[in-house]
Parts: sequence; C-alpha cells; structure tokens
Amino acid sequence: MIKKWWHDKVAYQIYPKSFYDSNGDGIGDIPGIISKLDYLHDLGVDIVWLSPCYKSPLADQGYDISDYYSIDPRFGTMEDMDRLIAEAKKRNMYILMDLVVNHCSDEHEWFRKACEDPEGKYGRYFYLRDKKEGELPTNWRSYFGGPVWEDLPGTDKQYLHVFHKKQPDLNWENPELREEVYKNINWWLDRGLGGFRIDAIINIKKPLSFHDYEPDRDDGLCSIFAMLQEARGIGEFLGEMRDRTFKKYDAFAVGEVFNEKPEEIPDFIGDNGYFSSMFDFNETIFGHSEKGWYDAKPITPDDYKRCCFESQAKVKEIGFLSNIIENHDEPRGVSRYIPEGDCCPESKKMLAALNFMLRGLPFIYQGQELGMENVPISSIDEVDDISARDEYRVALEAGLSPEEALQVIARSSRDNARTPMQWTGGENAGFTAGTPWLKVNPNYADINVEAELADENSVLHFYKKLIALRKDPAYKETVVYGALEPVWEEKHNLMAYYRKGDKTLLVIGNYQRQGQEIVLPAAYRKVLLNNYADIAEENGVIRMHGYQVLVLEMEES
Ligand code: TEU
Ligand code: CA
Repeated sequence: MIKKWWHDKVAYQIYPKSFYDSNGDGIGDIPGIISKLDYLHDLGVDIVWLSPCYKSPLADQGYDISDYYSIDPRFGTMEDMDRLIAEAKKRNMYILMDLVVNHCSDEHEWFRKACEDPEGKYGRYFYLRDKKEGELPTNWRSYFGGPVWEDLPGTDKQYLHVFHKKQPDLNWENPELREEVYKNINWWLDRGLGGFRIDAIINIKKPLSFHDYEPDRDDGLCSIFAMLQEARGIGEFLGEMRDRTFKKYDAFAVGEVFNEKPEEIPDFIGDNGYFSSMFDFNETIFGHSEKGWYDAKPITPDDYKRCCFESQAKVKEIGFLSNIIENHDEPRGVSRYIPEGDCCPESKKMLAALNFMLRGLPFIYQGQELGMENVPISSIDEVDDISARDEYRVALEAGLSPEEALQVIARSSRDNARTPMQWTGGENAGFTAGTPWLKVNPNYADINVEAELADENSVLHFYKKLIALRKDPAYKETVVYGALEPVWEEKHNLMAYYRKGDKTLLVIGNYQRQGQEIVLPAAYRKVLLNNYADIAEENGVIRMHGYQVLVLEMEES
C-alpha cells in the first residue's frame, strides 16, 4: 500500500449552520468557524470537512446547490472562505468541501435554462421524459418520499429527482455536464482546498433503459435501491473524475458509498482507487427497513461489534476506510449505540475508543467529542428535517399513533445531529447571541466545551488522549497501519481486537453495565488508555468494570 499524506490524520466534520454564529442571526457561519479553528487545532484535528455552504435555497440544508462558485450569504463570503483556507493552512490543517454533484438545486441556472428550452443544451444536463397523463416514466420512490418524477415547469416534460423535488438529478451520461463538474472541482482545488467529501455519489449511474420494479409498499412504488442494484459502469465516471481532478492535486477525496461489492474495494479505495477513502456505513445502516424508519431494528453491542469487524475484514490492508460514529444524517451515536439508560461518560468513552482505534481514518462529527446526545422533541412542528417529516407521515400511514410516530422521529431524526454545537453553559449554549435556527439541546448546561475543558475526566479530554495516542511517534505506525485482528469474537457484550504493527496493542471494551472477566492472552507492558482510574487485575485476569475500555501495549510474543 502506497503511503499517503492523509493516512495518519484525524478528521472533523462541521455542519456550518449549527457550529458557531459570529453575527447573531442565529445561523452558524464561516467567520464563526475561523474563530474556532484554535479549538479544533488544540483537539488535534488535521482535516476539517464542511457540509455545504455554497449558495443554496437550503431546501435540504445546502445539499441543494444553486451556484457551485459562490458562498451563500447566510454563511459568509468568498473572502471568508479564502481566509478560512489560509488560516487552516497556518495551522497545518486542511479544509474539505462537500461535493454535491448527483443533483443541483431547481434554482440553479442550468435548471432554469432547461425549463426554458428542454430540447436545448441544458435540457441534456438533466434526465427529462415526456409527460404522459396518468402515468409516470417509472415507479421509483425518492429517498425523501413520493415518486422521483416531477413536472418540469412550463413544459410537457418531467424531470428525475432521486432526492427532493428541489434536487433535480444531473445527467452524468452527458460529457458536457461532466466537464462542468471537473472544472468546478479544479477551480476549488486551485483555491487551496485539501479535497472533498463526495455526496451521494453512488446515485450518478442509472441503468439506461429506465423501467419499473416490483413495488415494495402500498404506494405502488419501489425503493431507489432496486434501480441502483441494476446500474453498471459507475467506475468509468469515477475513474475519469479522479484522473481529471483529485489525482493531479494529490487531493483527499472521501466518498459517500453505500453499496460497493467486496470485489470492488480495490477499485474504490485501493492504491489507484477512485477515492482516497470511503465511509464505513455498516453500523449506520444496520437494521434499516425498506418499510421506513418506524420498522427499523435496534442495534445491540454484539451487532455493533460484528458490523465493525465485517467491514475491517472486507477492506483488510487494501485501503483506508473512514470510520464514523455519527454524521449530519444520523441520530447521535451515543444515543444509538449505547443501550438505553446507560449513556454516561464511561460508556461514551468506551464507544469512542472502540471506534477510534479501528484501522482507518477517524472522523469526528461536531459535538461527538463532547458526548452530545439526541434531543427530546414534543411535537412534529419542532422538526426541521425534510427526511424526518416524510418518515413521520410514513409511520402514521402504517398505522402508528401520533405519539408512537413521534417516538420514531425522536429516535432517528437527522435533527438530532443538527442542533447547535454546545460551547458554554450560558444562553443558547454560547452558539449565538440571537435566536438559534434550531432549538438547542436542553442538556447544554452539563454537556459543553467550556465545562469539559475544565474537567480532566470529561469525554472531551478522553478524545484528546485518543488523538494524542494516534499521533504519538512511538505508536503511530501501529495505530495507523497495523493490522486488525479480532479477539474473543464470540464473547457476549465484549469487543476486543489487536492492532499489530511494530508494536502489539490490545483494545478491550466491556460493552455492558455489569462487570466482566477476561483472561489476558499475554502479559501487558503498559496501559496506554483507560477510562477508569484503575485496572482490577490479578494473575492475568482482569475484572473489567461496566463500560470499561482499555488500550494495552502487549509484551512481544
Ligand atoms: O445523503 C445521502 C443518503 O443517501 C442518505 O444518507 C440520506 O440522506 C438519508 O437516508 C435520508 O434520511 C447525502 C447527504 O449526506 C444528505 O444530507 C443529503 O440530504 C443527501 O445526500 C442529498 O444530497
Ligand atoms: Ca451567522
């Protein structure tokens, strides 16, 4: 495996709208991010990914871009963006932007021109079909509910949108469109970006003879995954994009990929892969149901372990996965992966260490380093996210009571991750001097940066230790490149693995409230991390405390 500059880094995702508001309008902004760069630098972060802050009507919170070459005034100006890149560089940090090119906004100039002249140049930037009365071109259901077809305003055509109707899909079969995308990527890389996170990219390839699939709900529609399953040849687009853009700049590109087949891993993230890395979503998608969020199955500690190890076994040393506990599309990881009622600093630290020590590139989502939790909601009117609002409707239609449906949303809503970052115990958690665009989680009095910086035993300090271990010259080679080998795989509520490089590390997490005994396979030399003050050990037997996690350096075997 060829070594790359990003392998030993630590990445952090910022959701700009909710990170820090510098001017009191209730919306986080780029000057706000700049003012917090030192915080991120002190934490040990090297790579910062910004969710979209391009010009956008914000129908899907910026994942609907109306101009790829400008910053939305709500987030700041192009000068602010240039300043952010420069300030990051001063601190040896890299900025990634979000590349959203499966679709644009229906307010993008291309789409407006397509409406004016569907047969012309810009009509070919989209997927258009003639409108037929009482019949849709296909029965595909969009990710955000309802059919993927919508009338093209002012014409006798319909356009395809696999996400919201305000997000028309771009036609990647058209070489002119692809040129536009590459031009845009290079334009940004020339401004000094470190690279991109690449949104929803698996959707760019469609099977070209559009047709219906077996309906999977009463609405007569079928999940978009049926279409994706049939699509072949995405590699031609992805390889071309890599060669025309990222490769020339040695830029970092991390793909949002969900459906790769095991034999495709080298193509995606091998030495000359389409991407530098791709997210591991195996835990994220666990338990999902075609029927909707209401039918999702909860994940147990043993499931979590299996998911992580499956991904590790699939990728081995072929390339680098990007490991996450949560992102802006998911509930908070501590609320999801820690059994109900057990969320506490110890269990949060355990989850952090088990995930962070996996082989791959660790990504921290804003507030994860504080142990931020899901937000309580009392009515659907408090919910902003378009996806959650649709899933509420789906749950009601399936026969759930409004109370039950609300519980589903509370558990799964993307808003859980989007509440404002908790900086202080003061008003609005110190996020804004105005009225925050989305309600602050009421637990900010306890969970906030200020309080956790002052407390040596906080979740935040534990994250600092994890990051410091990854960067420690004595252990770096092993933590970054060492092979991963599961230990005691069958043991209930225990997740443990070796990382083997020039050192041998053993990571052990007791994934339950009760204590649990383990017999060490060999003697250890040093305790590198422990979320408790002690280790209850006698003659090689450790009585692990509830949710205790240990990283041990073992004697050479
Ligand atoms: O997400 C792509 C995606 O397929 C899902 O994660 C989806 O958002 C989720 O199932 C809906 O609940 C990306 C972005 O991360 C997401 O925020 C955008 O909404 C989406 O693309 C469209 O750009
Ligand atoms: Ca602002």
